[in-house]
Amino acid sequence: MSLDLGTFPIDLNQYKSISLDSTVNTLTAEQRDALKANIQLCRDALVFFTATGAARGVGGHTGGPYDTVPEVMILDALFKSQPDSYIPIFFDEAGHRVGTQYLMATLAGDLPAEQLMQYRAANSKLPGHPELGLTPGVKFSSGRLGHMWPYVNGVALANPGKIAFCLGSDGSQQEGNDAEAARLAVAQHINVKLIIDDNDVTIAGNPSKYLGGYSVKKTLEGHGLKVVECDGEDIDALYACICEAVNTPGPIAVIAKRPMCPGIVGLEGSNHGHDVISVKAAITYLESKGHQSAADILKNTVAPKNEYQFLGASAKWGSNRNVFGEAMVGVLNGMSETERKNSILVVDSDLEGSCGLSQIRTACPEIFISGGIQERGNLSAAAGFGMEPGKQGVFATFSAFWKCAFPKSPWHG
Ligand SMILES: Cc1ncc(C[n+]2csc(CCOP(=O)(O)OP(=O)(O)O)c2C)c(N)n1
Repeated sequence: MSLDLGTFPIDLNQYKSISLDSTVNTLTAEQRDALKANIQLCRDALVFFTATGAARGVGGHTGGPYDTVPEVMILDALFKSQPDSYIPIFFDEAGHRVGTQYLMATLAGDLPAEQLMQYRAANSKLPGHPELGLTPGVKFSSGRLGHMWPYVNGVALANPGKIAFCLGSDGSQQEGNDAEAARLAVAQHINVKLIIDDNDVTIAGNPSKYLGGYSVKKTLEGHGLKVVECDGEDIDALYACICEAVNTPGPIAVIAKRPMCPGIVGLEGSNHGHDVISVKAAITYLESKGHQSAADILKNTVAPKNEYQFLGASAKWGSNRNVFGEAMVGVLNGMSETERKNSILVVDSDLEGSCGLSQIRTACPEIFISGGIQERGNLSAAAGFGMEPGKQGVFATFSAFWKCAFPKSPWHG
């Protein structure tokens, strides 16, 4: 099948069809070369079309989908080689990595390549997280970290004799829901295979720094899960681990260790790679890979300007979250450090920059905890701190994730 690329500047018709048999856990030179070519092609395409989001001012995510390309390429080859053995869906716990879904839908012929250049544009049907029923070729919805593995457990139970894969991340694995999913998978011997991108990066920083003691491997092993670990950038090692997962009955996790954004100058290993790549970095990357016309499209894209004149408002723009953070800091500055420590605790769930909590961390680090991506536990810790009169816990997250904190609350269904 030849894809109609329209004006998409990277030749996705170069994508190679690869046959892989999971009973053979080594790659021939030809298979390895083809996989590496597909990985490069898809990483380049992801950098380009996510960067169009940066250029148009709508943001997005580059690093997550870029990182997981090697395992997605291997899975695609397995799905196509033995279609009856697998549920051929790239279920992903980390919905922000939606670029993967759009790219694979395009390669499957479900989505025109040109449309990728509208990634995250209003009404483009390419939102920042996968929406089942909205985008052609997208096969599930995802967005709340830690909600996919439990769901995939059910998918696997509904399809006896088939193997279900779930792409995971060191961020989503912090969620309590995944602990519940792990216990169910082990107890019911569910045929689910996790492939976890362990890049030690989330939005606010590095789990190894803010969540000392957290280990994806030890956590999963503690639930009784078999875990194999490899360098995710070593294609032979990754393939061998995925074959082991396929050939091991029941649940198993493959942990793919890699730095965030391997090979992208300026972003490798950095938590800035979590968000969308900057236009400048994308141009440098694409030019270094010989994709001059893709780089030129980015150079010539102009972000739309808001031409409205707002009456009755000053020229200064603000946001509720930042006003909240600044107001909190104003109150906290009126207290002594000892007073603050005795009476206030602020617990963040990896969204400090998006909830106004980073202002508090900067001004008063002594009362701030980076609690990891685990809203339920963090909210309760803040509540417990405020149990006695005179003490106040502070917790903030997006409203969509309050549901994680109160999964059965009367207010949230
Ligand atoms: C339940 C929930 N809490 C918080 C978020 C906000 N959020 C989106 S991505 C992210 C960090 C994800 O880290 P990881 O999954 O490891 O992805 P990577 O940084 O490797 O792309 C967070 C906290 C979310 N999507 N869902």
